[in-house]
Amino acid sequence: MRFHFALTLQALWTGVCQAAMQHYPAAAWGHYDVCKSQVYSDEGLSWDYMACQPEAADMTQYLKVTLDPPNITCGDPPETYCALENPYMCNNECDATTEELAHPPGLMFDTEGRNPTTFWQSTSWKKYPKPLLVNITLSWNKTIELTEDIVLTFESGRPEQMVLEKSLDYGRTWQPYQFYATDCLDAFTMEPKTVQDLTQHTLLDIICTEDYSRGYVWKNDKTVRFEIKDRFALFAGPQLHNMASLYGQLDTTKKLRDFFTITDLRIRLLRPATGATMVDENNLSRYFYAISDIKVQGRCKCNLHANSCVYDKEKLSCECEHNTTGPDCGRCKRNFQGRAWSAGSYLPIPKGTANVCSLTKIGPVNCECSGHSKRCSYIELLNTVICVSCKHNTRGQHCQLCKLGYYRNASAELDDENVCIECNCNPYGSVNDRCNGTGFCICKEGTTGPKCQECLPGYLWDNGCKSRVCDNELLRCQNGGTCISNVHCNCPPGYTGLLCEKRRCESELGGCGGPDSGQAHLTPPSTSRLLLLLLLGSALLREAACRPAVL
Ligand SMILES: *[C@@H]1O[C@H](CO)[C@@H](O)[C@H](O)[C@H]1NC(C)=O
Ligand SMILES: *[C@@H]1O[C@H](CO)[C@@H](O)[C@H](O)[C@H]1NC(C)=O
Ligand SMILES: *[C@@H]1O[C@H](CO)[C@@H](O)[C@H](O)[C@H]1NC(C)=O
Ligand SMILES: *[C@@H]1O[C@H](CO)[C@@H](O)[C@H](O)[C@H]1NC(C)=O
Ligand SMILES: *[C@@H]1O[C@H](CO)[C@@H](O)[C@H](O)[C@H]1NC(C)=O
Ligand SMILES: *[C@@H]1O[C@H](CO)[C@@H](O)[C@H](O)[C@H]1NC(C)=O
Ligand SMILES: *[C@@H]1O[C@H](CO)[C@@H](O)[C@H](O)[C@H]1NC(C)=O
Ligand SMILES: [Ca+2]
Repeated sequence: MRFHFALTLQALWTGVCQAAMQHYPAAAWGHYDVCKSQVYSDEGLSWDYMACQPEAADMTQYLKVTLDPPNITCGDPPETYCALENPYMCNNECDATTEELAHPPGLMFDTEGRNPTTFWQSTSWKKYPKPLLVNITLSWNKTIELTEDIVLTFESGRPEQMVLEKSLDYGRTWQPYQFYATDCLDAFTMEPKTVQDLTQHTLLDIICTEDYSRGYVWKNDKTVRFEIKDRFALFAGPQLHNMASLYGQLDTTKKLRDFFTITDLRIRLLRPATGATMVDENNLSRYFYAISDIKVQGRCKCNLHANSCVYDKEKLSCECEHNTTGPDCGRCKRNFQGRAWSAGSYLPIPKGTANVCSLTKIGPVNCECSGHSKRCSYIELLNTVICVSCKHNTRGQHCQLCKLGYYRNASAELDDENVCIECNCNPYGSVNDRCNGTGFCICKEGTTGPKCQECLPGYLWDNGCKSRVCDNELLRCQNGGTCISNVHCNCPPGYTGLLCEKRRCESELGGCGGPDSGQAHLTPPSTSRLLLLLLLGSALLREAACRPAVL
C-alpha cells in the first residue's frame, strides 16, 4: 500500500484525501498541479515526482503594451469624434489631459463590468485615404501557453481588416496567427475559412476568417476571437472531455505545442469599421478604433517542471522544481546535470513523467567528446562537464575544436580522426604557428601565400622575406657588383649569388666552389666557406676545372 502526500500547492489534508482516493480518481485525466509527493511504502519514505504545470490565469495582468505609432492614442491634441452608438452625433471629446475624457491603452486591460465601459481609442481617420494603421503589441517577456480563446472587444465596430500575430522569441520574429477581414480574398487574397473548417491535420493552418468583421452595427457581437478551444476540441472532443488525447498529442508534437505558445501578441489594425462601401470623407471623425477589453488566458510555460509562476519586479518566472532552473525551467540546476535536461511529459496519464534532473555524475554517461576522448571531468565553478585529453589534435568542452596550430578539415566529420589539419605555417614567414579556419597563416611583412612561404614583390627570401638585400655599408655587393634599390645586386659577369659572392661556373661539369683562391679579396659568407671545407677534395677539383673560364 502506497500513500501520497502532496507537499506543494495542496495543503496536507488534500494529500491525505488523495491517498484515500488512490492518488487520482481513475476518470480524471490529471491536473498536473503537484510536482512531487512523499511516498510511504514497505521500503520506507521516498519522493515521487510528477509532471506539473501552473494554473491557467488571466495573463493580461502581467503584460507590457506598446502602441505603434506611439502617438496614435486620441486626445493629444484633443479631438471630437462621433458617438459610438450614433455616428450622427459628433460632439464627443477625447482629451488626454482630462481623466474622464482620456482613452489610454491601459483601459483595454482594466476590470470591465462597470458602466460605462472603459476603452482605449485611437485618433480618427483624418488622413484618409492613407490607411489608418495601428499595431498593439502585448509582451510578456516570458513564454506563455494559451488555454482559452483570445477575445478582443471593439467598441468602435470591429475592424474591416486586421491580423493577429504572435512571436515565440520575445518579438524578434513574428508569425501570423489569424487574418480577419470583411472580404478575405480582397484584403489578403485568402479564401475565407472558419475554425470549423479545420481538421486535426490542418489545425496549424493559418486562416483568414470573415466571422468577426461583418457589420458595423453596434448591437451585434463586438468581439473578435482567436479560437483556442475549438482547436483543442479537434483532439479533446467537443466538450474537451478527452484532454488526455490532447495532452498526448501535445507531448509528442512540438509544432502543436509551439502553436499555442507565445511570448508576444500583436494586433495589427489595418482598416477600421466603416459600415459601408463608401467612406464618408466629409466626416472622418466617424472612423477610429476603440477596444474596451482584451482577454488572454494562459499559463506560464515551465516545461512541466513547476506548478506555480510568480510575478516579481514586473517579471514572470516559473518556480522550478525537479532541480531545474531558468525562466522556463529550461535547464538543469548546477550540480544536477547527471543526465541531459528534458521537459516533463504529460504521459503516462494521469501523473505524467517528471524527468527530474539528477545529480551530476562523472563518467562516460555524460561525457560527450565527439569520439576524441573517453574521459570527462566536472568543473564545479562552471557547473559543466568537460572532456579531458582530447585526441587527434582537438580541444574544447566536447573536443569539438581544433588545437592551436590546427584547423578544421571541412571535408571531415567532427568525429573523424582527420578532423584537424596542421596549419604548417612557415616558421620564418609567419607570425606564429596558428591559422584561420581555412588554413591561412598570419604572415610577417613582405610575406604572402597561405602558409607565408612566398615573398611579395620587392622582397627576397632569406629565412623569411627581406626587403633589404644589399646596401653600401654592411651588406655590400661583392666582386664589384652594384646594389639596385636595396633588393638585389647587379653582379658583374662571372659572379652570382645574393651578394655576387659566388663565381658563376660556365663549365658543364656542375657547380663551382667558392671564390677562395680567386681574385676576390672580400670575405665570402661564412656558410660558403664551411661548405667548401666540407666538400674539400671534390671542391678543389671543380675549382681547378673552373679557373680557366674565369681568367
Ligand atoms: C505622430 O508623430 C508623427 C511623427 O512624430 C507625426 O508625423 C504624426 O503626425 C503624429 N500623429 C498624430 C496622430 O499626432
Ligand atoms: C459629421 O456629421 C454630422 C451629421 O451628419 C454633423 O453633425 C457633424 O458636424 C459632422 N462632423 C464633422 C466634423 O464634419
Ligand atoms: C506594425 O507591424 C508591422 C510588422 O508586423 C510593420 O511592418 C509595421 O511597420 C508596424 N507599424 C505600423 C504602424 O503598422
Ligand atoms: C526580460 O527578462 C529577462 C530575464 O529573463 C531580463 O534580463 C530582461 O531585462 C527582460 N526584458 C525586459 C524588456 O523586461
Ligand atoms: C533536488 O535537490 C535537492 C537538494 O538541493 C534535493 O533535496 C532534492 O531531492 C533534489 N531532487 C528533486 C527532484 O527535487
Ligand atoms: C580531411 O578529411 C578527409 C576525410 O577524412 C581525409 O580524407 C583528408 O585526407 C583530410 N585532409 C587532410 C588534409 O588531412
Ligand atoms: C582565412 O584567411 C583567408 C585570407 O585572408 C581568407 O580568404 C579566408 O576567408 C579566411 N578564412 C576564414 C574562415 O576566416
Ligand atoms: Ca476596459
